[in-house]
Amino acid sequence: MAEPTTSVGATRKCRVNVINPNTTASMTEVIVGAARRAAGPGVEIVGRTSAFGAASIEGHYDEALSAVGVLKAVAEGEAQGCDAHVLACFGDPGLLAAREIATGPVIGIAEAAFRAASFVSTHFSVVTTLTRTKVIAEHLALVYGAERACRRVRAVDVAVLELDDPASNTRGLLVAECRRALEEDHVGALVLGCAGMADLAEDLSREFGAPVIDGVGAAVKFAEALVSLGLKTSKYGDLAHPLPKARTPF
Ligand code: 2AL
Repeated sequence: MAEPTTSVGATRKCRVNVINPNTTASMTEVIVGAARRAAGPGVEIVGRTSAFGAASIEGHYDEALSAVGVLKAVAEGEAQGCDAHVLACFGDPGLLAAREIATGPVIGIAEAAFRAASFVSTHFSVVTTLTRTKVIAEHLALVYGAERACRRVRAVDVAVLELDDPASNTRGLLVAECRRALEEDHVGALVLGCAGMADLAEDLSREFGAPVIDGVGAAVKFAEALVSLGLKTSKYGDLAHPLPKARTPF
């Protein structure tokens, strides 16, 4: 059987399982759009909406629930022959557990965005959705060793599922908060703190003439790069496959 292709004449080099950890299919469309715009020739994007958890992830409880759905979605991607996985929620829910069950690289969009921002600027600020979710990004900055580079986490106080509602004025609020970040935080780059903002990054980068980073695109590019380098998730140490034992099935 011929290899699946993503564009005429381009043999598939890599298949990336792009998971929306919340259960809202319309948000998966935004995520997959951003993933496909970022993907290079021969990179096939398989979009997947979590079948378990919360409609939007806006706190620790939602995150804990969504981790189970993420693991199921990673297992499905593995069974489908995906070479890498992207967790497209800014809390990177279930990331380390997902790495235990995956063969290829698993990239969370928060980690990808922090690393990308660090390549193009010395300091960055994050602009996320609700004030109550700021602590999640602040905690991840610590976990990923980005606490010095990440100057501040800001919020526009728009709920995840209202981001695409014109009545929320998401773009206007993001422009205002990004401007405040550039002026007050003395940063060179901005990171958008929600997968549902992925389609706004290019436009905001143009608006400010400064890098505005969407973690979905960054994660797809890192996944692509790692696969092309032949790098897989290490099975030595803590990311080895889970020990065999009785477990409640998903
Ligand atoms: C997110 C995200 O990326 N997806 C979701 O449901 N919640 N993050 C956030 N800060 O609200």
